Amino acid sequence: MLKDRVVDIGKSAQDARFGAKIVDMARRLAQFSESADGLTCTFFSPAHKATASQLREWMHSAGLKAEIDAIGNVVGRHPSPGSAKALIVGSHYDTVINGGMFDGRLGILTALVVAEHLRCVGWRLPFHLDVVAFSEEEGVRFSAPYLGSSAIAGRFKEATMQYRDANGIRFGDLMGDTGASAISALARSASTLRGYLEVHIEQGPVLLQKGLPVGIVTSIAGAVRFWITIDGVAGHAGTVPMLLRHDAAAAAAEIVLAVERRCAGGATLVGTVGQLAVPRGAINVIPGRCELSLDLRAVDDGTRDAAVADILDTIKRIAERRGVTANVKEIARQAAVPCAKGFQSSFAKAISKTGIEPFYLVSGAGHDAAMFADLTDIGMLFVRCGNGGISHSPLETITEEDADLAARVLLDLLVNMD
Ligand code: HGY
Ligand code: MN
Ligand code: MN
Repeated sequence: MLKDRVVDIGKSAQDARFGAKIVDMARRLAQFSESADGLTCTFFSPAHKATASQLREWMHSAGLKAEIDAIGNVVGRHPSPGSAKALIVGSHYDTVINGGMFDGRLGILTALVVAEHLRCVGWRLPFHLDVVAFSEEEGVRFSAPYLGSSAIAGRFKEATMQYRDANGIRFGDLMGDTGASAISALARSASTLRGYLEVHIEQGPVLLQKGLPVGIVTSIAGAVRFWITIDGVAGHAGTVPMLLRHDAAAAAAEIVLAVERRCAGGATLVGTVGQLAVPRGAINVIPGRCELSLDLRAVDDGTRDAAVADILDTIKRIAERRGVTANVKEIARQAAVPCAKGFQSSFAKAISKTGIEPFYLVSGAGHDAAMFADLTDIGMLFVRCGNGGISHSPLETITEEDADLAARVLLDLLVNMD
């Protein structure tokens, strides 16, 4: 009887120690890093490849048929009999520079321990369960986010093949000659998908302040990213009078403050200049060039796009007044996306069974889930972040108890899905 079996699963899940396993594996994955101190794991670095191999090994030992695909995604399947559709449950394993060990990885490892448990108790789902570790979500190495999930979602942009990293290495060269066709062959069609689920750390303080271990994501903010190059006039720091200067860094500084002012008012509107540099700068030279990134996002595209228009106009006016040129290049654009009501209520049911009050919140961070929103139903479960909710930092942390609860909520949701 299905109900009894679900109860069986629930009981066995109590002593499965999901949380301890998840945190332990996250710690072990964090040893694969490009830096001696902290966790940096960017696209196709040796650390990135070692992480992918470790994940494939763990997927094999969990009894999944696991492969690393042409763009570095690690895909493990807990198959269902017949030609069922597939439910993808996953997240990304790349990190920002000096990032945290749970961003992305929590979602992969939660899906992994749940899939392993289903196989151990011999539970077959009415759909294939694909545990997927996406190779590149942050967009650190090539400034293009969601490369792994966009490939599987059939949204990979051919232009990405021409992108170069900070050392001038071309993405296409990394992928090899058959790269583009191998990547486009990864695309899943909507008809083969049952849905997409992602468990992710909240990366903010809301659940911590509410005293809740998990929350249900209602929508994912949409971001627009730009790369801005300011060209002024380099000069001797000692001899050029202030009024005659066309200082690229001073113009950039004014732009940063203008972004901060424009985004101060909007509830979910946020603007960030995360990278700002004077290439080949020197202490006694007026900066002739300054390069900066710009990330603007909001939970609704209208609010965000109004801010984009205002800020681009402000940049133009600052450049004219200062006699510098500003080249603004849009490098990524992702619309805000809603999470499917069906999955939101399924998560709410599973959470309520644990005695926790279902709580709904938006995601200011972008996630791989956004790549699948046009293709199939998406659902996301947030897990409380410790240390004041900090993320994209070595201080990022969760508790084993919260990870355990998230895994049991996911398990309950899966076994009750038709
Ligand atoms: O930038 C983001 O929102 C995500 O962490 N990639
Ligand atoms: Mn991140
Ligand atoms: Mn993430």
